[in-house]
Amino acid sequence: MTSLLKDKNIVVMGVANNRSIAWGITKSLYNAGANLIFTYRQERSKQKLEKLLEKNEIKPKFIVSCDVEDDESIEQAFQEIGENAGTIHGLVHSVAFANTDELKGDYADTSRDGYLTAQNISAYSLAAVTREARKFMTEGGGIVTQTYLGAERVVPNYNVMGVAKAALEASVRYLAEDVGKDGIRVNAVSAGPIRTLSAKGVSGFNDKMSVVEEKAPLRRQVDQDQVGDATLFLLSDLARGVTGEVLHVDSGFHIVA
Ligand code: NDP
Ligand code: KAL
Repeated sequence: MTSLLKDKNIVVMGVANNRSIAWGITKSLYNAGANLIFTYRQERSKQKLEKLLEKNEIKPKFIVSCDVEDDESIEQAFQEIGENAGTIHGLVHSVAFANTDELKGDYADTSRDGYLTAQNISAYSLAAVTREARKFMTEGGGIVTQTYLGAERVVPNYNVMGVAKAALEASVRYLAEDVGKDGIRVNAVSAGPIRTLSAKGVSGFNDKMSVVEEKAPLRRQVDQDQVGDATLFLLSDLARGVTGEVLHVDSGFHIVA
């Protein structure tokens, strides 16, 4: 337990189940004293989240529905969060989506619709939620999103999601400039492969996991708790000089040729 985020109101988007990266983040933030507000899309995710919170004796400040494909849903969610919490000090964006049939084969075969869906949910959404959250971040604070190496390099099968993550990482920099004047920092964690609901069933995932164990300087896989602690650091005052940054939490995999 630390008090790095004592009395801070932090919004967490993207818990689907106990394997979610956002759940690892939740545990780190809770142990640092944060008051937590959650958003979900699917009713099933809400139910899983409620059970997890109960089991771990975490009392949420607020849980609200938010579909990041829908501007009205985002506006309404943050309006309710603002009314309920007053000030927001932090936001965790842990949301991405692409159609499974676009996550294999040639990137050149990506459909226009598939491209727009991936960009819409996985990249544009960060700008949209930053815009709404900012209204209530009157004391400054931090925003952290989740990205992957496929934004920087060609990773087979990641395809349209790699292009969306490249847009997400560029958005981190542009948004950092926008909101820096309000004392708000925007950063990303670039995690190594972690077995989650999203990762399940997409081809090539297992190979990516094993190559980290073989080749990464630390010779071990990454887990949700490591991403949670790095996200905690970026949200906390320890990172008060850090913005527009992409922090790799990948056992050092990205430095190896
Ligand atoms: P999860 O499947 O656990 O989480 C994905 C989340 O995205 C779900 O909670 C889902 O909500 C949410 N989501 C999808 N579409 C929408 C939408 N339109 N509106 C609101 N929420 C939506 O997977 P992860 O924890 O793996 O993914 C979290 C983040 O981490 C993603 O950005 C992913 O790209 C990134 N990442 C993951 C890595 C990995 O190896 N797992 C590696 C590097 C980055 P719901 O189920 O309710 O629809
Ligand atoms: C090279 C890697 C192997 C996998 C390739 C692509 C992974 C893309 C991630 C993307 C978020 C997956 C999906 O959108 C899955 C979706 O089409 C189907 N799943 C769902 O709808 C479930 C039920 C919900 C909860 O999922 C979502 N997202 O809403 C990349 C690996 C090594 C690293 C990963 C997995 C990176 C990443 O970004 O997740």
